[in-house]
Amino acid sequence: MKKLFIFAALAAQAGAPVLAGVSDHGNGHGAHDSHSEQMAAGMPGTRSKASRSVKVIMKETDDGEMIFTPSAMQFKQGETIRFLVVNKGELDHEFVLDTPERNAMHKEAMAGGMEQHNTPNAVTLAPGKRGEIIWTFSNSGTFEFACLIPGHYESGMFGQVAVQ
Ligand SMILES: [Cu+2]
Repeated sequence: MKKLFIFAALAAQAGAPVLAGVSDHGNGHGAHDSHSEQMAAGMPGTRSKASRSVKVIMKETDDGEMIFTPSAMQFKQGETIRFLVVNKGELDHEFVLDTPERNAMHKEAMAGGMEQHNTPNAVTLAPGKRGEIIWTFSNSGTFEFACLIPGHYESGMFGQVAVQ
């Protein structure tokens, strides 16, 4: 509860919509109330409505960087995407989809000791694991995917999502 509260408080500070009721179904399963989970970057989607899948690889490189492949994405407003996220690295990584502003706040919270969260816009994976996020890009704008584990963003783990 504590980490959810901190995240919600940070979101409220920025004037962004708070993920009301996220603790009721934070594991990503079960029915979603799309109204309560609407975020600037969009909202959780339904798999049957996904128009395509995008595979996302997370890993460290030999020269000390940490990367996402692809490094940027482009979608059309209204599209539902099934992200298949694979951790091919040797460290834990996460894929968080949000606005750059909210990711920056969330990164600070994690640097201050907040643990990885479990919300519909994020998936945290141990080495060798895979996961998925179904997301509907209901708003146009420039968003961001990032790994907010301390030090990872600075090592290159972020990319732009343009929704037109
Ligand atoms: Cu990472």
